[in-house]
Amino acid sequence: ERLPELLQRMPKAELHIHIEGSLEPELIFELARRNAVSIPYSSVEELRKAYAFSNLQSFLDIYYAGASVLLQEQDFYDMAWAYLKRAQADNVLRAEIFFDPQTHTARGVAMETVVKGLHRACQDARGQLGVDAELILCFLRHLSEAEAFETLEQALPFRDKFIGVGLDSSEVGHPPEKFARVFAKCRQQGLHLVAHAGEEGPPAYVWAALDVLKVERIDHGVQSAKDPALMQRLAQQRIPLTVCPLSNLKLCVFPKLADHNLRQLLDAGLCATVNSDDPAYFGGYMNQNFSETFGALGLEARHAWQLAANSFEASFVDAATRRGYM
Ligand code: ES4
Ligand code: ZN
Repeated sequence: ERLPELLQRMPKAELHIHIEGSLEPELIFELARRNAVSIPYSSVEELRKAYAFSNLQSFLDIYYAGASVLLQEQDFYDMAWAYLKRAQADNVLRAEIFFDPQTHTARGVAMETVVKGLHRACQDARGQLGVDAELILCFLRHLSEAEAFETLEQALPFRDKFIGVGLDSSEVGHPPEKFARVFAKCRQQGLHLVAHAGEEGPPAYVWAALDVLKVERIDHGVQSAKDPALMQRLAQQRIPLTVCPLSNLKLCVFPKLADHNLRQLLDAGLCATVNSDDPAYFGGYMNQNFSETFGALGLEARHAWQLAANSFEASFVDAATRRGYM
């Protein structure tokens, strides 16, 4: 069997996907028309041309603008359903999906509208697509601790519709410590905990995510390679890193895909996984991330099996279900 076929057909879990980052330009325009929202681009082509980023912030500005067309529960459903169909095509059996409620509540959209639309798509995916999908609520780290607490209060009536919380948006200048008390409260609620750390930020942010927020996984974490003691900790405790190679390329975290450190992370014994992050903006869903990264780094079939096994090991599925997937 050739490597491309193996990468396509192997069952996998996706653990790092922002649902707002799956909004394709075509759907942005359709929703803009449906909701009579004006956007500062005149065509799908013009919008796509704006997808040239120099760092995380240059991307986030366009990403939040794109999300402004989402208003009704059905809009959130349609966005998530489109992603879940793409995930199925890439043999994703399990998806743990980030959403950013503050991007929507700040525009007057109710938490209930966001959560119910996304959750209904996840439920339909289980029955109609065979994709097991769950939601993870992310706090925007460029906003305040008080705003994160307020968001958590708004979400707790829907506690049964998400399995965990995360931390995303502008990393540098917003260290994990800022959200220590919010995460402590989420922990008391029995929520799973993850955080973006070491995407652009230093290894110290990864240490703080582990020791202060007490997260179970690190999203990105690629800057950990700069700190040998941290690498040893991640390997020994099998703390997963949800790595997003095409995202790192598009946001200039690595100058070329061939310079990506995924092979180094795997060789060091870390539980690294491959994920798409914001596939509509970064040029590819799961299989694109796998195939381009394997090509650039010269990875082989044994790496494919390792990454697939890591993705289920790192997922929050219960042990019995996990055995079924692997
Ligand atoms: C994100 Cl690539 C990335 N990093 C941090 N926050 C994000 N939100 C959506 N995509
Ligand atoms: Zn991300």
